[in-house]
Amino acid sequence: SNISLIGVPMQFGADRAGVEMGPTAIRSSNIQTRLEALGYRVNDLGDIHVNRVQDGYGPVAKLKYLAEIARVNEELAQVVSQEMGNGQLPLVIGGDHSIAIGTIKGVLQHKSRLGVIWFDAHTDVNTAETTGSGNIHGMSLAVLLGYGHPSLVSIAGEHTRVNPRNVVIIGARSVDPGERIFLKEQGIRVFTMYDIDKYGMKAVMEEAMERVTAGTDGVHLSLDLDGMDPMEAPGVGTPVRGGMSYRESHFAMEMLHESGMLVSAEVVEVNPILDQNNMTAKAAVELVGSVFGERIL
Ligand code: DIR
Ligand code: MN
Ligand code: MN
Ligand code: MN
Repeated sequence: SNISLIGVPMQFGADRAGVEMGPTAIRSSNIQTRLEALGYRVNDLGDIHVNRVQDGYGPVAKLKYLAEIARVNEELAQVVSQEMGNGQLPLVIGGDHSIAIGTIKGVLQHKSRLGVIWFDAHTDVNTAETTGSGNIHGMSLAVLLGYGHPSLVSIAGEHTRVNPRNVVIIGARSVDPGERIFLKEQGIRVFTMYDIDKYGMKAVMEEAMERVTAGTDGVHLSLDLDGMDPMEAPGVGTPVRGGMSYRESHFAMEMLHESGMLVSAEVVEVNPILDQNNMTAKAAVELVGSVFGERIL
């Protein structure tokens, strides 16, 4: 089958320099040849243009760079939807996690009952009311559930949403007070680091896969590299120690591949400025290799 690679050099959602170079770092770590070695035909569409805007605060307080983030995500949703319409599997490389809004809303045009695996140290369900940072990358999952500023929720049609029953978060260890309430209200299954320690990644992924495949027509992987432990993935904007090991992350990807349900994916928050010997970009490419079917033997 065929993969469309789409770069989104976005940093405004994180409001921290470096993550806009993620697509370049991931491409230099040979993502394309790695996928081609697995038998895929890869079409690299290049990067979606992100304007250099000065205004740290948009017209709406507490939502930094709202206008440009909304514009880029509109375009991303269109590109993703168009590629899926052509039978391609979209693989989006970021950029900060605000781009999940465009990616997933694009996928939802073709897979209206989508399961989502949100691999992350954070839960990204803040809104303007609960955010402490004003950074939209901490709000993208809430937007995808239908909560947030209208200019984000309305992208690709405001009824384009994911069902909270088919969303799982894996690796969480930094959750804001307002997010806890939201997650409980929405009934979202969050597998925290406590669960991974207690039950192991195998049991966690078995339950996670059950959730995201129940009544769905495909599964999307939203892979925030800060889900991994910063010792093994230091090149991220908001590192939180005590994360998933390289092996745990790798195994989760292998289990997701084995389900045969993957329809789209994105890899976000790689920050080359904070990286050491490119190890985070390399880990990103290795995890992508696993989720697309690499095997040791
Ligand atoms: C925090 C951090 N919860 C916020 N979120 C991050 O700013 O809303 N998400 N870093 O990836
Ligand atoms: Mn995130
Ligand atoms: Mn994160
Ligand atoms: Mn592998």
